[in-house]
Amino acid sequence: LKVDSSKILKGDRRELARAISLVENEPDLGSEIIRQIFSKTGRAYVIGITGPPGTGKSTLVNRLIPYFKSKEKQVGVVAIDPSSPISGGALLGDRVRMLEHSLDPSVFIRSMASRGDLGGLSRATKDVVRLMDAAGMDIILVETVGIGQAEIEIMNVADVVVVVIMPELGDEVQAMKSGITEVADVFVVNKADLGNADKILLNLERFRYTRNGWKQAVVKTVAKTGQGVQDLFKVLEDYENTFKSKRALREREESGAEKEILQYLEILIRKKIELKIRDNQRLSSLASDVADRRIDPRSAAETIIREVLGWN
Ligand SMILES: Nc1nc2c(ncn2[C@@H]2O[C@H](COP(=O)(O)OP(=O)(O)OP(=O)(O)O)[C@@H](O)[C@H]2O)c(=O)[nH]1
Ligand SMILES: [Mg+2]
Repeated sequence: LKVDSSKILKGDRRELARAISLVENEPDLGSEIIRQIFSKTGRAYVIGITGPPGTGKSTLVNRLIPYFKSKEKQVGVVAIDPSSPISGGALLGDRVRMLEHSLDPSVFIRSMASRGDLGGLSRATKDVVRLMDAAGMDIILVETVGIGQAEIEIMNVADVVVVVIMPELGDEVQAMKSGITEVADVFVVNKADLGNADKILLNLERFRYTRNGWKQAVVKTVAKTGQGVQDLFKVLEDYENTFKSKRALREREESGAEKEILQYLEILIRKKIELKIRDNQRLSSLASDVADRRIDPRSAAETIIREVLGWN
């Protein structure tokens, strides 16, 4: 599978799709493409949409798309399919709903499997976003089901994080607050038609905080009918005007880059070592030493590092 990065940069959708597959399935080949397009990325506005299963994230994404299109924006959508059995049932429904815009030439939709590996997921997601960015998508919406760690991971990918909750969650909202409050730039209380939304809204408004000059926004929507979606769109525009253009997101970018470099260091060093010790049987001889209690596991690892990398 060969991918021509110059075609991606010209916005060729087929080449983009192939590159995305490569990034997902062949990390080494994928990295090569990313290397080639990287300097042309960082232009798109990346919007993370997260929140518990079934709160209406996909419905909201569908409703937002026309607003971006009305501003002549090319829209990319990355939907991370949850591998979790809790929400796995909604998978097919998700695809069907996504199809609404799938024949639209100004919208590019891609779903990815999470395979339960969050670190790997955010790495691949970041690269998929970069490919879409390089291919000319102005707006990239990344939908993830936020259960625990996932909603933190989205911060490393998105310029703005939208957390979608719904009235009937009750206790779950309480439970989430601790983790989610820090990641949400925008709170959406969707399914306001189901009642009790105002109470949650008031609660969220009371506890919202200001970070880097941005006061957490709180929006009430009924994604099913489209009510309130324009408000959300305006908040997202507002956020972009406040941050993206002024490059005040730089700090977030840099801390994300730091994490990513460290992740790659871990992967690359581990790979280098694994290759070396597979050849010379060092791993199995040390394993045997550990089994015989001649050396403890950590010291065995340190021995390998010393031998392979020459580090003390
Ligand atoms: N009553 C009501 N139902 C809604 C609203 N928005 C979405 N729904 C319904 O809620 C269900 C879940 O919507 P989705 O958009 O798939 O939710 P999701 O958050 O993407 O779900 P997962 O991706 O599985 O986590 C669907 O049956 C929607 O039709 C709303 O504003 N009001
Ligand atoms: Mg969904």
